[in-house]
Amino acid sequence: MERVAVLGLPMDLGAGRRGVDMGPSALRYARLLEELEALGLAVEDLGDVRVPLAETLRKRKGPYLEEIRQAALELRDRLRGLEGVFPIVLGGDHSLSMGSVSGVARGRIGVIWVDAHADFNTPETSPSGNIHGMPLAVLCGLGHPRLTEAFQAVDPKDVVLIGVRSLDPGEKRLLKEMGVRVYTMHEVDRLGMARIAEETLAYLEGLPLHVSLDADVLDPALAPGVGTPVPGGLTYREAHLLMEVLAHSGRVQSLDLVEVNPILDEKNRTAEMMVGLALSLLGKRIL
Ligand code: 4U7
Ligand code: MN
Ligand code: MN
Ligand code: MN
Repeated sequence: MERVAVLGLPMDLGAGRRGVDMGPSALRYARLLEELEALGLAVEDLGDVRVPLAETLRKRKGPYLEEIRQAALELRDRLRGLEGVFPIVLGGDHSLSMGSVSGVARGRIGVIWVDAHADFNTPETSPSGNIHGMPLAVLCGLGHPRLTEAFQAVDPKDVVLIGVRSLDPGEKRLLKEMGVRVYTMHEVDRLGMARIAEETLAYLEGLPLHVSLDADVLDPALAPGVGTPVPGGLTYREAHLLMEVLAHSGRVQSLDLVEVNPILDEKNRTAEMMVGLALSLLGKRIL
């Protein structure tokens, strides 16, 4: 029986809007653990990584950089201590993925970043200064040295972005320079998700895979509970099909579910969508 470990990181320090710190609760409340068990998996909830409440901090230069670094380091080290389990990390804002990817990487790893955004900004290119717009760049070695020294863990050529439809000018340039493979919504429309999923698996051939799933990749009509909604996102079936094809490969070894904002949600729909996608990635079949 495959073992799954669930670990929450209730942090919103990297986002511009409050509320994603409640994401882990919303995902648990949407029956993530019970439904994984119903699939026949052995599931353990490891609880939450401790993270300071925004209210207890005084804002200083480099928006909460040290607090985010510390929380992501704790996540990284917790994950490094796990073996023989499939970790699911519950966010929390996307800056936690600096810790999750660097925590699960044992050598070379392929990262599939499923997001409306590329999260490839640096302090120089970011229009907002928000750290949740930077984690993928940090993982690839670009950005604030306090972050890259701790979290650089992937070769940009081992990264595939899917569902992108909002890029800042500087990050566009960086993505091209670094040779990151990007399937924007334009390619989703033209090629279809089945082909994109197959191409992604072929491109990352031979590598263990990590999936980082940002709720805002979904169309806001399906997933209103996000801080940075962008129109024209993935449909229900496009998102599930991607998870189903990746599941079929048997190569995915870890998952982030991030950026669910219960304050902005409608009756926990967004968390429920994310739980459904996690189930598809962990092998739930229609027939
Ligand atoms: B998320 C943004 F400017 N690019 O850097 C930025 F549009 O983790 C948004 O994908 C980042 O939700 C969104 O602030 C970060 C902005
Ligand atoms: Mn993101
Ligand atoms: Mn996003
Ligand atoms: Mn967001």
